[in-house]
Amino acid sequence: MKKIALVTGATSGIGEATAGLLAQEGYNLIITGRRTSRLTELSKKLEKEFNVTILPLSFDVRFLGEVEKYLLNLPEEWKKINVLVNNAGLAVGQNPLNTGIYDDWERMIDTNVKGLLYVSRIVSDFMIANGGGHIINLCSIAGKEVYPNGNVYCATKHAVDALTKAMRIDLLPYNIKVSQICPGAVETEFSQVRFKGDLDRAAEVYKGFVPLKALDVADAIMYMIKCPPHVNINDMVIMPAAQANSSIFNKKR
Ligand code: NDP
Ligand code: 8X3
Repeated sequence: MKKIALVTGATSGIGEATAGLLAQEGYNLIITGRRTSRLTELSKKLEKEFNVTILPLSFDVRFLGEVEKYLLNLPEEWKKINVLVNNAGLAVGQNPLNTGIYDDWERMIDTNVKGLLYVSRIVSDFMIANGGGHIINLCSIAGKEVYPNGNVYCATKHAVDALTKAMRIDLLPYNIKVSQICPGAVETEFSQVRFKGDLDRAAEVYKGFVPLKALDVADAIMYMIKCPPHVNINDMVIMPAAQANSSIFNKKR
């Protein structure tokens, strides 16, 4: 029987790349995100390419009612989730705290913290019923350090760091591994979202150095997933070689 993985935020970037590698590895997949057409396209592509079954679920992780509607009502066979990749997340804006935009704050807190909690609450319960599993949380270098104007995004990722540690303790008796990956700069749609569609500003983030690609992070996630049952990677910080910490880069102009 094929294993099942659930990847949140699979419509682009790290989530999409991870879904691709999991399908290649023979996992049947539940993929989620808000952009339905992208989920449909990805499902068709992966099913055709890798002979796996994909269940695309379009919902917004910020809303508990939606998360419950889709996950609690999964067909029984799809509740046997072996791997959960809590990837859906975003940064919105980059203002100093005193000029912060409340709506940006709500979007980040609701998605990165509450969304991750809602999904984890339900799926960890399924995993307990199934006798075990593996949860991988997308944290960030922003969950280890803060940087100028990163305030609320950094706070949400520090919350993910804390929740990863807490989940590992709470789920330890149930044969559920909890891992976390903390990337530096990865060139995805992340900066386009952060800068609200300002493509020039987004591109500027990755100029003058070679950023990570989504596939680099997906490869590292697969390494965690493929570890033998007695081994867990608790935490992994993965950076572009040209990035020393959250704000110091070796940029060539
Ligand atoms: P992308 O913007 O490319 O992908 C983000 C994904 O999250 C999309 O699939 C998006 O789907 C989904 N998403 C966002 N908000 C919601 C929501 N409310 N409900 C459901 N899905 C949502 O960015 P990345 O791939 O770079 O980001 C993935 C994760 O990696 C995030 O948690 C991010 O914080 C983290 N990260 C990214 C880094 C980077 O430099 N890029 C570095 C470190 C960590 P849709 O819009 O269709 O809903
Ligand atoms: C995304 C990377 O450095 O912009 O988590 O916070 S950073």
